[in-house]
Amino acid sequence: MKKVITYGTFDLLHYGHINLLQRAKAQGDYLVVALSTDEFNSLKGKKCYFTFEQRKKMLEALRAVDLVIPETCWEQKVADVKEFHIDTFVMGDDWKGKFDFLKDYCEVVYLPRTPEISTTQIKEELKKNGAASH
Ligand code: C2G
Repeated sequence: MKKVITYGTFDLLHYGHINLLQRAKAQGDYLVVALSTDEFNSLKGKKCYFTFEQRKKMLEALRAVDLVIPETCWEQKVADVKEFHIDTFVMGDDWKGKFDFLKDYCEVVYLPRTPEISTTQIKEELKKNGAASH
Protein backbone atom coordinates (compact mmCIF):
# COMPACT_ATOMS: atom_id res chain seq x y z
CA MET A 1 0.00 0.00 0.00
CA LYS A 2 1.47 3.33 -1.08
CA LYS A 3 0.98 6.00 1.61
CA VAL A 4 0.88 9.74 0.94
CA ILE A 5 0.97 12.68 3.36
CA THR A 6 0.21 16.37 2.96
CA TYR A 7 0.01 19.32 5.38
CA GLY A 8 -2.14 22.40 5.59
CA THR A 9 -4.69 24.66 7.25
CA PHE A 10 -7.60 23.94 4.85
CA ASP A 11 -9.73 26.80 6.21
CA LEU A 12 -12.96 27.62 4.31
CA LEU A 13 -12.42 24.43 2.30
CA HIS A 14 -12.58 25.23 -1.44
CA TYR A 15 -12.02 23.54 -4.80
CA GLY A 16 -8.31 24.46 -4.78
CA HIS A 17 -7.88 22.38 -1.64
CA ILE A 18 -10.01 19.59 -3.11
CA ASN A 19 -7.91 19.52 -6.31
CA LEU A 20 -4.74 19.21 -4.21
CA LEU A 21 -6.14 16.47 -1.97
CA GLN A 22 -7.45 14.44 -4.93
CA ARG A 23 -4.12 14.76 -6.79
CA ALA A 24 -2.23 13.86 -3.61
CA LYS A 25 -4.40 10.76 -3.14
CA ALA A 26 -3.77 9.80 -6.77
CA GLN A 27 -0.06 9.49 -5.91
CA GLY A 28 -0.85 6.36 -3.84
CA ASP A 29 -3.58 4.40 -2.07
CA TYR A 30 -3.83 6.04 1.36
CA LEU A 31 -3.76 9.76 2.17
CA VAL A 32 -2.84 11.21 5.56
CA VAL A 33 -3.59 14.91 6.06
CA ALA A 34 -1.69 16.71 8.83
CA LEU A 35 -4.07 19.54 9.68
CA SER A 36 -2.67 22.68 11.32
CA THR A 37 -4.05 23.17 14.83
CA ASP A 38 -5.42 26.58 15.84
CA GLU A 39 -2.31 27.12 17.99
CA PHE A 40 0.08 26.26 15.12
CA ASN A 41 -1.91 28.51 12.78
CA SER A 42 -1.31 31.47 15.08
CA LEU A 43 2.40 30.58 14.78
CA LYS A 44 1.91 30.68 10.98
CA GLY A 45 0.23 34.06 11.38
CA LYS A 46 -3.09 32.61 10.20
CA LYS A 47 -6.44 33.21 11.94
CA CYS A 48 -8.92 30.53 10.92
CA TYR A 49 -12.63 31.03 10.37
CA PHE A 50 -13.33 27.36 11.31
CA THR A 51 -11.87 25.62 14.37
CA PHE A 52 -9.54 22.65 14.11
CA GLU A 53 -12.40 20.24 14.94
CA GLN A 54 -14.66 21.78 12.25
CA ARG A 55 -11.85 21.72 9.64
CA LYS A 56 -10.99 18.12 10.62
CA LYS A 57 -14.62 17.00 10.26
CA MET A 58 -14.83 18.45 6.75
CA LEU A 59 -11.61 16.75 5.62
CA GLU A 60 -12.67 13.40 7.12
CA ALA A 61 -15.86 13.57 5.01
CA LEU A 62 -13.80 13.57 1.78
CA ARG A 63 -13.43 10.24 -0.05
CA ALA A 64 -9.80 11.20 -0.90
CA VAL A 65 -8.80 11.50 2.78
CA ASP A 66 -8.06 8.39 4.86
CA LEU A 67 -6.69 9.90 8.08
CA VAL A 68 -6.42 13.37 9.60
CA ILE A 69 -3.71 14.04 12.22
CA PRO A 70 -2.84 17.32 13.96
CA GLU A 71 0.01 19.47 12.68
CA THR A 72 1.34 21.21 15.81
CA CYS A 73 4.80 22.37 14.62
CA TRP A 74 7.11 22.76 11.60
CA GLU A 75 9.46 20.04 12.88
CA GLN A 76 7.14 17.03 12.97
CA LYS A 77 7.37 16.03 9.30
CA VAL A 78 10.31 13.56 9.50
CA ALA A 79 8.75 11.84 12.53
CA ASP A 80 5.37 11.67 10.75
CA VAL A 81 6.93 10.14 7.60
CA LYS A 82 8.58 7.49 9.77
CA GLU A 83 5.61 6.84 12.08
CA PHE A 84 3.09 6.45 9.24
CA HIS A 85 5.49 4.68 6.83
CA ILE A 86 4.89 7.40 4.23
CA ASP A 87 6.12 6.81 0.65
CA THR A 88 5.27 10.24 -0.81
CA PHE A 89 5.06 13.76 0.62
CA VAL A 90 2.91 16.16 -1.42
CA MET A 91 2.49 19.95 -1.18
CA GLY A 92 1.31 22.73 -3.48
CA ASP A 93 4.18 24.34 -5.41
CA ASP A 94 3.97 27.56 -3.40
CA TRP A 95 6.15 25.44 -1.09
CA LYS A 96 8.46 24.25 -3.89
CA GLY A 97 11.89 23.37 -2.51
CA LYS A 98 10.96 24.12 1.11
CA PHE A 99 10.65 20.47 2.14
CA ASP A 100 13.38 18.89 0.00
CA PHE A 101 15.09 17.67 3.21
CA LEU A 102 12.37 14.99 3.29
CA LYS A 103 13.89 13.44 0.13
CA ASP A 104 16.11 11.38 2.47
CA TYR A 105 12.96 9.68 3.82
CA CYS A 106 10.36 9.65 1.03
CA GLU A 107 9.46 10.94 -2.43
CA VAL A 108 8.74 14.71 -2.41
CA VAL A 109 6.16 16.00 -4.90
CA TYR A 110 5.12 19.65 -5.37
CA LEU A 111 1.90 20.03 -7.36
CA PRO A 112 0.82 23.19 -9.19
CA ARG A 113 -1.62 25.26 -7.13
CA THR A 114 -5.14 25.85 -8.45
CA PRO A 115 -5.12 29.45 -9.69
CA GLU A 116 -7.61 32.19 -8.72
CA ILE A 117 -8.79 30.75 -5.41
CA SER A 118 -7.54 31.17 -1.86
CA THR A 119 -9.04 31.39 1.61
CA THR A 120 -7.63 34.92 1.93
CA GLN A 121 -9.30 36.01 -1.32
CA ILE A 122 -12.66 34.55 -0.20
CA LYS A 123 -12.46 36.44 3.10
CA GLU A 124 -11.53 39.70 1.35
CA GLU A 125 -14.33 39.46 -1.21
CA LEU A 126 -16.88 38.65 1.49
CA LYS A 127 -15.66 41.65 3.48
CA LYS A 128 -15.87 43.94 0.43
CA ASN A 129 -19.23 42.66 -0.90
CA GLY A 130 -20.64 42.23 2.63
CA ALA A 131 -19.95 45.90 3.40
CA ALA A 132 -21.53 46.93 0.09
CA SER A 133 -24.75 44.98 0.75
CA HIS A 134 -25.49 46.66 4.12
N1 C2G B 1 -3.56 24.92 -2.40
C1 C2G B 1 -3.67 24.74 -3.79
N2 C2G B 1 -4.34 25.65 -4.52
C2 C2G B 1 -4.94 26.71 -3.93
C3 C2G B 1 -4.86 26.89 -2.53
C4 C2G B 1 -4.16 25.96 -1.78
O1 C2G B 1 -3.12 23.76 -4.35
N3 C2G B 1 -5.62 27.60 -4.71
C5 C2G B 1 -2.80 23.92 -1.64
C6 C2G B 1 -1.58 24.52 -0.93
O2 C2G B 1 -0.48 24.62 -1.84
C7 C2G B 1 -1.33 23.50 0.17
C8 C2G B 1 -2.75 23.00 0.50
O3 C2G B 1 -3.60 23.38 -0.61
O4 C2G B 1 -0.56 22.39 -0.33
C9 C2G B 1 -3.31 23.61 1.76
O5 C2G B 1 -3.24 25.02 1.65
P1 C2G B 1 -3.23 25.88 3.01
O6 C2G B 1 -4.35 25.44 3.88
O7 C2G B 1 -3.08 27.32 2.65
O8 C2G B 1 -1.88 25.34 3.67
P2 C2G B 1 -0.66 26.19 4.26
O9 C2G B 1 -1.16 27.26 5.14
O10 C2G B 1 0.20 26.51 3.09
O11 C2G B 1 0.03 25.12 5.24
O12 C2G B 1 3.57 22.63 7.08
C10 C2G B 1 2.96 23.08 5.88
C11 C2G B 1 1.84 24.04 6.19
O13 C2G B 1 0.94 23.52 7.15
C12 C2G B 1 1.09 24.35 4.90
